[in-house]
Amino acid sequence: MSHKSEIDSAGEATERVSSKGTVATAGGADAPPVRSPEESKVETIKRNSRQLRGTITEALIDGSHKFEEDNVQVLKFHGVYQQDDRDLRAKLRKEGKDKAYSMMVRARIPGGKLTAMQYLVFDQISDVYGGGSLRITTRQTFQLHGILKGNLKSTIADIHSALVTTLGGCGDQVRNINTCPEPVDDLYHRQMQSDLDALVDRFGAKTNAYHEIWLDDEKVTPDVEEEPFYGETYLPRKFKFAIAPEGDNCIDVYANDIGLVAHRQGDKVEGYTVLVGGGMGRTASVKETYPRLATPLMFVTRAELVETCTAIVGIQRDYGNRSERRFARFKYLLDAKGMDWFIAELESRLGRTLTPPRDLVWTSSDDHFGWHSDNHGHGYLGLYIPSGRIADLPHRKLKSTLRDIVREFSPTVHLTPQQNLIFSGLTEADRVAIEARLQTAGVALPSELSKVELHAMACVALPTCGLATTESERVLPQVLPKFEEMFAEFGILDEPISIRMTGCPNGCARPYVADIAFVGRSMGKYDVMLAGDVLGTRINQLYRELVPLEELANTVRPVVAAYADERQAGERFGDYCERVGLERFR
Ligand code: SRM
Ligand code: SF4
Repeated sequence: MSHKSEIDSAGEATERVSSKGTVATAGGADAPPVRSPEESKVETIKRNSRQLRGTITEALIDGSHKFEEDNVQVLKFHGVYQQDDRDLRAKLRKEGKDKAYSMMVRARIPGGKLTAMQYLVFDQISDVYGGGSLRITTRQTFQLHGILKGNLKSTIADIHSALVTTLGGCGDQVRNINTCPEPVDDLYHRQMQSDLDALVDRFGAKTNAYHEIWLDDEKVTPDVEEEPFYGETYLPRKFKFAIAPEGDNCIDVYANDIGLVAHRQGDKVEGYTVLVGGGMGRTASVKETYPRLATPLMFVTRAELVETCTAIVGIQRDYGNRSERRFARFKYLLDAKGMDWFIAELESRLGRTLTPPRDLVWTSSDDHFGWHSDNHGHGYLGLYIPSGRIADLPHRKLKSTLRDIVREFSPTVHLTPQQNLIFSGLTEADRVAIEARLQTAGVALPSELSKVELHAMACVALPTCGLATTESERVLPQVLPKFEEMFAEFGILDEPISIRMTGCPNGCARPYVADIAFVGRSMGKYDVMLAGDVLGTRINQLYRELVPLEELANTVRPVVAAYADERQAGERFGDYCERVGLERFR
């Protein structure tokens, strides 16, 4: 197989599918690591990259407007994706020209927390290098799109000047760690923050390559062991962590490789229930791929947290599939080898038996919108940012207004896992002034928006995402009003119903836990999924396949009508779908 044929046009390494086509299914403590004899091309690239150096330094000055494939893979670890403007692809091809390449740069912002100064640096970089728009992601960080290769080094250096890194934004390592962004200043939240910091410290890549390439640091001596935990091939695949406060699932804790739920004892964190093996990604054409909710595994004290997570990630590092990337996520290892095998392996690494998990009860998944204050009039303001896109439009000057607000009021900024934004450290008077500014700029306050909108998310998709099969972020504004209208007609507009859309089945807006999801399958067509729930605790089911964009609302209409008519007291939309089953509507 040639090198080229193993890397698709999106820059995503495709998998060698073994003759069996799937990972091993045998379980048991003596089962061998789930590995085919042949390692995937990306594994070889990682191994040869000299701890993520590749030949990026040389490529930055080679005069070309794009990176070659090995560097494209290594760059992901540095938070950089090579993309091209897909709106221009056909035209350029016709003209016999190369694609319009540019870079997406993703920062790593643990828990989404930024100072006002850091926010302003991102705002400025996006104007100078990133086409004027900033994108809050579903994992509480910023992405910049459209960075030209020649501006990449300055972009990363500028981000670094604000004491933010892009190392770990992407790649086969522990990614940005999410936590509930609600800015509450009490001991419980401070302890959660300190545990998050400890995990970031534990799992952040240690290679000096980042400093050498982007910040012109001295090269380290070659015999220094740079990655004592990851080694030279890092993890088999991306690995995601999230920490939720008990009862509040705004971060979708079940969608993570490791989810942690902080149990409260008085004013402190007593410890965490650890959930394992969540993930949303699937490939429509490969039936053995699937979204999976993380399974509650064990309870740990705060003192045991880092050691336990290290052992769990270590098992994925040592046994995860390194030959078929489609099956390399932790969830497939767990399901292939079985939970009994996994528990035995974990107990043996920890040298103790696992304490059973606590019961988990969820009461909210709201994204902390609106004004919340203490008795002294100090508080925070949660704002709705449509699909996380911070840009100025002719009728809505969102970006410049947020910039002015941050400059003037110096709030702490919290990016949320539902692509929204919170300003904290405000007074009641600030709040009044800020809301007035937003309204003058044409920016709607959460109190003026429907629940449909506040619970909706869409992934980036076209024109930048190389894996998109259709639109998402750009068409969601056409879809939501139809649902608002329909829900109003049936008297359910005030029900919390989550609608999520993605441009392909990879699941970047976590569609598979939504009440209603539209998952892009081909240009203009979506699979409609129903019967998830707004609390993010259930995987939804396929209702209709390949529905055209214009038909999405009408397709769901019979179910909405039946729900309005037949629901039990307090029953939510997804729970109703689950109870009555989708068969009768199909
Ligand atoms: Fe994602 C790949 C965007 C959250 C599952 N994701 C991509 C890429 C990088 C496309 C690529 O590989 O070429 C997308 C870049 C689009 C662009 O132009 O910006 C992309 N993912 C995003 C973001 C920006 C969506 C958004 O609208 O906010 C989110 C960035 C998060 C971050 O800050 O790190 C984003 N991606 C997610 C999530 C949600 C989450 O983590 O909570 C998921 C599902 C959870 C999970 O990981 O299982 C997700 N992205 C994927 C997958 C499928 C992985 C799998 O297990 O199969 C891919 C494709 C891949 O990795 O091969 C992918
Ligand atoms: Fe791209 Fe959206 Fe698919 Fe993620 S879900 S890979 S952002 S189209």
